[in-house]
Amino acid sequence: MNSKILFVEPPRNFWFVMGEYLPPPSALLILAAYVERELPGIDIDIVDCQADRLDWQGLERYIESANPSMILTSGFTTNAYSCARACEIAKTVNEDIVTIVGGIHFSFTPEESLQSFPEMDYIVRGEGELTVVDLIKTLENKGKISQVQGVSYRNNGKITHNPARPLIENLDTLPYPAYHLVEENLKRYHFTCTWV
Ligand code: B12
Repeated sequence: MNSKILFVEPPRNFWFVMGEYLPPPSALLILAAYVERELPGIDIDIVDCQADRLDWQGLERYIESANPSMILTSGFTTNAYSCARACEIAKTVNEDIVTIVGGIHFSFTPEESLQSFPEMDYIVRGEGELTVVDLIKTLENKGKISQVQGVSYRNNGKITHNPARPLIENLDTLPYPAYHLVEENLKRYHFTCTWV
């Protein structure tokens, strides 16, 4: 595997109702663990802009020095623009960086998102574990993206939605989230419950 993949938790606005908190980027850590297990030897990195206190310029410098071949980021509706900006920055650093997004917002708006955000190459819909491994392998082998279930993308300019991937039957087969990839941030993650 030659790919170097960088999971990106971009700078975000937080939900004030929660009080003072800094959550780990759970979905990315869950996906990273699965990729690490299924594609051993692949170079995996995670940058969490909140915990690392990186602003947009900081993220740009991080991507420059990490020099990934792909970035992967995740979004709720509130964070959709942050994901788009992270992809845009990656393309500014190097237009060959492949950008992959997933999560609840993009799973439900793949058509609109691919129309609005030319900087996004692939949208992974629904559960990401199997799909992202399949997509990385297919990209590496220059295989047929049309065979990768659960992916939306531009096929010669035409937005294409591959059929959905069946759900994972036994979630207990999934590995523990890859907290070891953010080890130095573990003491920073916290929730301070201010309303009780
Ligand atoms: C836990 C949680 C939180 C926690 C997050 C803690 C953390 N460490 O991340 C807290 C309390 C902080 C939170 C806050 C908010 N939340 Co919330 N939250 C949830 C909850 C209950 C679970 C999310 C989760 O972690 N799921 C587990 C992970 C593994 O699943 P996942 O994220 O879907 O990821 C999978 C796939 O989507 C995909 N995937 C995800 N990302 C990516 C990326 C790539 C590259 C790929 C390939 C695949 C992929 O693969 C993953 C594994 O299969 C969901 C409801 C739900 N049941 O999903 C609401 C939910 C996501 N939250 C929601 C909302 C609205 C918010 C807030 C905006 C609250 C508000 N103001 O109204 C804030 C956002 C704060 C912010 N700025 O980020 C909505 C989002 C709706 C929407 N349209 O986007 C949800 C769906 C609840 C709801 N039904 O309304 N939330």
